[in-house]
Amino acid sequence: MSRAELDPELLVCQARAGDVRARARLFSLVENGGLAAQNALAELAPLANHACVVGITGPPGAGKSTLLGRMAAELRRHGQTVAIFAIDPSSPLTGGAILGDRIRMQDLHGDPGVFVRSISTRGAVGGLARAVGDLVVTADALGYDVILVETVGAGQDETAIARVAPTVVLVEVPHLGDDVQAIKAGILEVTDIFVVNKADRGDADQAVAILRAMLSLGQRHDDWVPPIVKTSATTGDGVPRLLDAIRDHRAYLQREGRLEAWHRERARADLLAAVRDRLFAQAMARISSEQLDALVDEVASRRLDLASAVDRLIGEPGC
Ligand SMILES: Nc1nc2c(ncn2[C@@H]2O[C@H](COP(=O)(O)OP(=O)(O)O)[C@@H](O)[C@H]2O)c(=O)[nH]1
Ligand SMILES: [Mg+2]
Repeated sequence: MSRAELDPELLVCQARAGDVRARARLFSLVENGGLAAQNALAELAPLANHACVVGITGPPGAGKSTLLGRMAAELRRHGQTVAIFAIDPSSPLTGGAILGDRIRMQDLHGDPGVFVRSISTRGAVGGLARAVGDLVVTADALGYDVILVETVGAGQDETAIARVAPTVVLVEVPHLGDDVQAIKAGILEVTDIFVVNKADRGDADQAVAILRAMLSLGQRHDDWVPPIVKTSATTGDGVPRLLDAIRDHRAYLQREGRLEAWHRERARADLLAAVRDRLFAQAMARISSEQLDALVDEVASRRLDLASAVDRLIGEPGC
């Protein structure tokens, strides 16, 4: 372990000064979690909350990664720096190339103004949003102007992306057909911008019409009218319009005080989740696996009720 890793303050300093290797190390340290990550985040958190954070979701193969590469290239042309995190389901079923390949294809690799990292979801379904949230805070604190987070909208909790990004983009493709059934109400409600990608392949207008009809049935919790943007990620068509839509949505959130409210809501949820985690860890640290097994036996055989078993684990309320 290098001195910088033992001294997160130094690592944060180097990373903020633009040291590309320090940045990569810092992201890894935060991704790995634990005490070192906590120390680094304590340094980073006060520097964050400036970046434009966007979640991109949709079915595997819709062209999300290709689109992200295009968006990053366009943002770079306008002098903006970009961090991209792709939550990689590590499944051979997705068929898409890994994000890094797509980005490399677009000549962004090696540009210090773009940071790209794939995050494996293996064994991390529950804590995923938090791990990604920490990476987003890190990128934000390091001064990246735009942070793009790609998730596959086929997971157990499709709407988790809305807990990471205040602006959510759903990418679909023409010929929705039966796939329409797969677009669940939950994801429709949290989507702020719809994209019909692969517009070069034909009938994108039909998909737009179907999405519009679905949208008219849904109930939003705000008065934002989600635009539907046609893109071709392979040619770049429609990408500037998509970026305009993202800017419009962010301006709407800011104007209405909703961005602040979103951050407060996130802070509350994160705080409560962290308290739960820590109390759980404390309770588990106080009991051996044999003791836990014995307690489980008692509950299973109904010799002990659940609440009394919990009392034994963490003490009675008020004690
Ligand atoms: N024709 C066409 N193909 C595209 C477009 N966008 C992506 N693709 C292709 O679709 C496949 C899946 O793309 P990828 O970006 O990996 O999709 P992801 O799984 O949603 O990230 C790749 O072969 C891309 O080259 C597009 O706009 N038009
Ligand atoms: Mg992808």
